[in-house]
Amino acid sequence: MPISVSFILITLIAGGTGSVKLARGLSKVTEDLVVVSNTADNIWLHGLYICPDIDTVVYGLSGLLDKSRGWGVMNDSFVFMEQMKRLGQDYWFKIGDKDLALHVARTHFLNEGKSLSWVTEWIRKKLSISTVILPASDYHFETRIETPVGEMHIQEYWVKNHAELDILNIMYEGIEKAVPSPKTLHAIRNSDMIVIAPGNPISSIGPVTSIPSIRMELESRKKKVIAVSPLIGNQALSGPASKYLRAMGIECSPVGIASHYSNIASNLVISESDKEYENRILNYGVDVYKTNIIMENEQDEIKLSDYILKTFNNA
Ligand code: FO1
Repeated sequence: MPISVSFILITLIAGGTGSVKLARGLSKVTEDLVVVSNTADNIWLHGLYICPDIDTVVYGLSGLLDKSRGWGVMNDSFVFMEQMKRLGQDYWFKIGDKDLALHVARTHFLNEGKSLSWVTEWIRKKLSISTVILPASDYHFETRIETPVGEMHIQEYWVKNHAELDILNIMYEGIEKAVPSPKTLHAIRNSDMIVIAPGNPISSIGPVTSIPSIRMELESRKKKVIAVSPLIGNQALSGPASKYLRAMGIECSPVGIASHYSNIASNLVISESDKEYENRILNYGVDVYKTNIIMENEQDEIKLSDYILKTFNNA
């Protein structure tokens, strides 16, 4: 049985597919959850502003997510995409017909001058999601990957080129202008716990924690910050984390995760099968907690969330 500790305010720093399971679990064990979502994989396509990580959280928390893909709406159709293909338009990024409605509505409001935070709140209310979802920033900045054949947006690297090209560098272009919304900073400043989801440290979490004012806030509150490892041994729980970590010269193991987060997190939750890394993680001044971090179903999501609440409440 999950415990309910509604007086504890938790901020979850999240990306997309790798993070949504913990967002879902935490939303079931506490009412006071704020999810700060990565925005650096946002992309303009077909005149529409698409926010994949925000939308994965939105669909995950509203029960609409296609869980097998980890993105988009379940039981969606792709008639729009087929027609775009017929018209000779780009069709490498598969926008489902139901998903399309969200991008059209969002872009309409942005064109009217509304902020991304405003639109995200509007979506949340329309889809009856109780958890607050905040974009890391209302200002566009993007993760770009430098490869031997040129530099490209992360979606072009991951989806169009299937992450096959070598990586020379990964940059967050425009991050210096990426001011977080006041609500985001307020949530981090006032949370009893700040949880870093087991998302990709470079492409999902890194853009959020590299925003200068967010980073400063996390550094000053790092005792309250709990990161959940996105790796078991040297294997990523999902997506291309190992490739991105190696490209950035970070050891692909829970020790690499600890070293990468050591300035902003004093606590790391790792798999119980990763005991061997414990002493090396402690050397970075990061406390280690071991449990099952694989979330294959709703019960796993709630169990890990409960574990985090019980372990770090009063810490
Ligand atoms: N991921 C894919 O691998 N292929 C797609 O065609 C694709 C389309 C897509 C459409 C909307 C959306 O919200 C997400 C989508 N994703 C797709 C997922 C997305 O590329 C990544 O999961 C995240 O950007 C990772 O941060």
